[in-house]
Amino acid sequence: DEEQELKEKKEKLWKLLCTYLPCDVLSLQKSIVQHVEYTLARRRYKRDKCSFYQATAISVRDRLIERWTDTQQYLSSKDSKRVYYLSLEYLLGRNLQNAMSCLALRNRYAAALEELGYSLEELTEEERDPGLGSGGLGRLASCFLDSLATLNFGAWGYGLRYKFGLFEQRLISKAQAEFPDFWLKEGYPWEVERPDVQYLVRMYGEVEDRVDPETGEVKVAWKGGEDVLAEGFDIPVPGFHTLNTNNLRLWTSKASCEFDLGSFNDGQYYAAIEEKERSEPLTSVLYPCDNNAPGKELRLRQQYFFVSATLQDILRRYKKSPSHGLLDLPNKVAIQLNETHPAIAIPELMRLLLDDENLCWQDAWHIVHNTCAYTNHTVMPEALEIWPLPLVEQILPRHLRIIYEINHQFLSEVRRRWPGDPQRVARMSIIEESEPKMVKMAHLAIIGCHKVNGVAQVHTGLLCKSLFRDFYEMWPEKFVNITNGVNHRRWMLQANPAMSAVISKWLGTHDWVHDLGRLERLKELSSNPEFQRDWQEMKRYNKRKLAEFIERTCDVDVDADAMFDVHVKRIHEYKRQFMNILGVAYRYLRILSLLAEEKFDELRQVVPKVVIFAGKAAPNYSVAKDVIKLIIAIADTINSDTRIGGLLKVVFIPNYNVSVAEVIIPGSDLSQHISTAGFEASGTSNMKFCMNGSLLLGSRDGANLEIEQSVGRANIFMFGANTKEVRTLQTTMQYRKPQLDGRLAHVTQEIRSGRFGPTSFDSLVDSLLPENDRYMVGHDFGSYLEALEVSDAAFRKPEEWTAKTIVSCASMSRFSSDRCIREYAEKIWNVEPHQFRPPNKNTSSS
Ligand code: IMP
Ligand code: B1N
Repeated sequence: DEEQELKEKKEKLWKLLCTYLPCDVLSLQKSIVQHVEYTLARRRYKRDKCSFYQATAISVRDRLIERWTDTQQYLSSKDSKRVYYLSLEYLLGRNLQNAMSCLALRNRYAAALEELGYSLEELTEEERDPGLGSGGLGRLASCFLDSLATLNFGAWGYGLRYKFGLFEQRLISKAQAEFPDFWLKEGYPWEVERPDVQYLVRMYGEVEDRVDPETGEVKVAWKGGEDVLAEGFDIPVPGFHTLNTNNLRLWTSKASCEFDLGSFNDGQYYAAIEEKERSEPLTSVLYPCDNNAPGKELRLRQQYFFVSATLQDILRRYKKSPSHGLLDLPNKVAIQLNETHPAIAIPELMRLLLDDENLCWQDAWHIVHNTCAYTNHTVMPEALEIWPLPLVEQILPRHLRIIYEINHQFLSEVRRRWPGDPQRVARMSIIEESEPKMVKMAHLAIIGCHKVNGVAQVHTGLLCKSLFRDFYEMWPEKFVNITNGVNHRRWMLQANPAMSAVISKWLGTHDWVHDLGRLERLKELSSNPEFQRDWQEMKRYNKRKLAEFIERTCDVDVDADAMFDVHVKRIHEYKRQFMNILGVAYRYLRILSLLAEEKFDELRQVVPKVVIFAGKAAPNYSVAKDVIKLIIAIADTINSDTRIGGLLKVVFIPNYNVSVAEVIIPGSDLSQHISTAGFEASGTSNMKFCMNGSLLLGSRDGANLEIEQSVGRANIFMFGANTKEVRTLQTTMQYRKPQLDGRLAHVTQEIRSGRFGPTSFDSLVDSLLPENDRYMVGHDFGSYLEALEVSDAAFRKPEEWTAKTIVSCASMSRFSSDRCIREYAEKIWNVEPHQFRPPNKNTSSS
């Protein structure tokens, strides 16, 4: 009939119009130029890099969006279980090259741009890093998104779209200065605003018990308070050489528009609008503390805002499918909590199921418990999130009630298992009975989740043996280890094209890009002189690029033949940049004394070195900022001392971020990961350095220990106390007061005496006294210097060194985030990959 005919006609037209975009060079050029002219409204003959970068990015994004939509449709049709990764932080890094490589269009875009008068490399530099994270935790989340997409898991990331990312660091007057990072200044071409995806999030107000007059049941109502509107922005997350394209949805806060109609009638129209507009911009700023809990009210509100919008979105999507009953949620949805930052998800999901969906407590608890899992990333006491109970009560009165009930039921269980053990009950309670009372988010997360994982073997061991020991005794099967991994496609293929070319040339294939295990075959070539020559040339090329970068950013001229010894990460006492710079000062003083005593034979043995530091200190972390000052003071003294010639240079590269890391890591010979044992949960740059042919100088901490197992003891320089020894030392040092290492005493004397500028750095130096030395710098200093000597000796034998770097690179397959994600899928999420095949669409290339 007529209606049917019309329908068929419409469908035909729809099919005809819905073609995959053409990807030949001319079509890519057309699309770029059209975006310059129509999307950006710039004139075609106005040739500027910024608009060409943006137009290129949008052209790539178009091609991602079509796959993205099809992937989502496919996953819905398969009704496959979805993974949701909840993280307050992502450090995405630049996207242009990554997206092009994923689409397998990098060469074609490069050719297309070349003819238009731009190189892909120069346009790449136009992209600003979205700094929506503070360090390893956020970057890990980004590596996970990449691997999830590449391995064909239907997985979405959720996060916050901070208006200001991690601050920009500049060095002014020999110290760190912070500047706001307004990363959206030129717009962000990779995101799609979703005005159709909005949720209201309530805070404050009060709870009221209401008795249902019919059933007599008591229901809790949450009334009053303020609503904030959450709006979604989507960033497509492509997989590498697969059509599967996932999504990262970031929330931004907006004033809710449902304002009080009463005010209109009072003639208060403008006042009402002003009031709404003043409502605090919740998602303005990222708290920049790595391994630290800011404890600020705004932070708790951000966390809740994030969690509430995310869970509403997940439930809405889940309920779209008519066959989905809520009790089935754990079979269709896995929610991973990245640290406790989103742990308020536990009571929020309970609230949604109890109050909005009218489920009973047992059913709701069953769902929450089997859907959520928690990853712990730190055992640092100052990073454990505990919130003052009165604050939680004020902002989230309904949630506090739910937390009480969770705690009540849990503690009854503890009492049943361990009758007559009130201390255990007190230790395990979610509520700490202090003044004021505090809510322990880690306890809430452990109790509310079916799995808890640490991020390296030694770290998980510490969780089970000390930090969460009581919980481990209660539920040993709940705890699992999943050692971190990194996305080797970004950190090798993209960051180090020179090395990738050498590897592929010698293996005769690119297959290692899909499976890092294939690199093992390089080991038997590690002593082949021709391979070694290629490898050394590649390293030298990367070092020259890094040297140029140092010249540009630090105005220091360095020799690419010297050993590049690198220490780049957030500045933190436990990461011991302080110990490193003390070692540098020692090396400098030693060179000077060799010169003074005219010991030329020994001087010839000194390995010329460039010591490279980079990293941000939290703006309110004065010790960390002092460490930066000390590094700069010592660097200035050494770099301007003409006596030592090219034997030693020290630089501090400002504003460390993902794209700076992509320059530094490939250009490094030695990298330092020297945290006090027991403090660095895993570390992930250690893996990246090894993958890039740099040897580790590491403490017995985090993933260093597992890297040692993989690369072999001969190919890594380990030193210092292990976790057990640190624990014993912490208790004995107070009264044993060991003597300071003579070399350390000498260095500190020189610092105090003003050898490195007018500042005496008293408080830093005092922190070395045994009673203050929480991070064992004094204890480890001697073995640290010995490890440095061993690495110097190794560097003096270029063939052996090269072989070590090849073997260490070839041994890294375990540290790919692909392996890591497969473990999460199997041990925690119970999900299978679903490779989506292209639907029946035209792929015309006209
Ligand atoms: P939502 O947040 O679940 O609404 O999904 C976000 C986007 O994914 C949508 O705008 C669609 O492009 C796509 N999508 C999600 N679910 C479906 C579906 O069931 N069919 C088709 N597309 C979907
Ligand atoms: O997470 C990384 C690990 O590799 C690092 O060892 C670990 O230090 C890092 C509060 C954190 N743990 N905790 C944080 C970040 C921000 C914040 O506000 C804590 N970051 C880590 C990935 O597992």
